[in-house]
Amino acid sequence: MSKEIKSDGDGSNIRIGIVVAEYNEFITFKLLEGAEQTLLGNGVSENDICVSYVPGSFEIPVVANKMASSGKYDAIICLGAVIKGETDHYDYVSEGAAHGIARIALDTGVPVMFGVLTTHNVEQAIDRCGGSKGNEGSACALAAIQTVNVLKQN
Ligand code: INI
Repeated sequence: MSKEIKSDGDGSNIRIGIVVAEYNEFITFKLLEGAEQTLLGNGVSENDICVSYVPGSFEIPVVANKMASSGKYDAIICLGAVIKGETDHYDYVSEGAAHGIARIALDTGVPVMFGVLTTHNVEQAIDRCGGSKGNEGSACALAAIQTVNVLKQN
């Protein structure tokens, strides 16, 4: 019979680093709230959560990379909100954040969650930080715990 490794949501003894962008903080701080609530609700201890603030989503990777490389955290959660404007800036910021964040997980072996909303307008972002489409911060928190637990068994 094949061996199965199931992901589970038990957060006890899991250390989490969170990097949150202050840009569009009316959205990102709600993502943070959702992430923290879900971590605590799934057994992560408050003392095992460290939150770092950065100016914008473009700065998330450099800090996430340092946290992931430190050996102090089992997973990192990156939270930001890039909302499309009239120029190409949106594309550069969102691509910089996405590529940077994806690379960190593979380079360090520490799971890094992509909780950076990339939306066409403010409404879409509001829907995803606790509105009609849920809270992406909360989804990332659960995904972080589950991924750590799968890695522990592999
Ligand atoms: N940063 C964001 O997190 N979201 C945005 O929507 C955004 N826009 O639209 O400009 C944004 N810009 C700032 C950027 O992340 C950097 O902080 C800045 O470019 C300095 O490096």
